[in-house]
Amino acid sequence: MAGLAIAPESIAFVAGIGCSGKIAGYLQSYAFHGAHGRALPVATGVKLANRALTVIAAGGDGDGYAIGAGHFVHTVRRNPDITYIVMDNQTYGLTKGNRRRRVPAVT
Ligand SMILES: Cc1ncc(C[n+]2csc(CCOP(=O)(O)OP(=O)(O)O)c2C)c(N)n1
Repeated sequence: MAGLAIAPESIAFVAGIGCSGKIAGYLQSYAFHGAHGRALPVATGVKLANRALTVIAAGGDGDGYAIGAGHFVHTVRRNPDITYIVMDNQTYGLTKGNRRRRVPAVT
């Protein structure tokens, strides 16, 4: 954004749930950390409400292509002027999974 000279106050960044969704908290722009798989409908709404904003949605592949798959295809069909970043970290994360870890027995 700095390289493109887009001011932080003209950016609305919408993220889904997951490790990659936390990116919204690391930015200095407006940001919204919404529900799992729902970044795109929120981003579409933000853009409709204020077309002057640069609207960016981001999330994991699970957020976008699994639980959010329905919203993904409908957003493609509507083709709003937003940018969508999908980060594939090779895991369906934040499911708190290390199933091999044993809980120590209480004696
Ligand atoms: C409605 C709902 N269902 C399930 C979850 C649990 N959940 C949190 S993150 C996540 C998967 C995220 O995977 P991905 O989008 O690939 O993101 P990553 O964490 O790998 O970056 C799931 C299933 C949730 N938060 N909300």
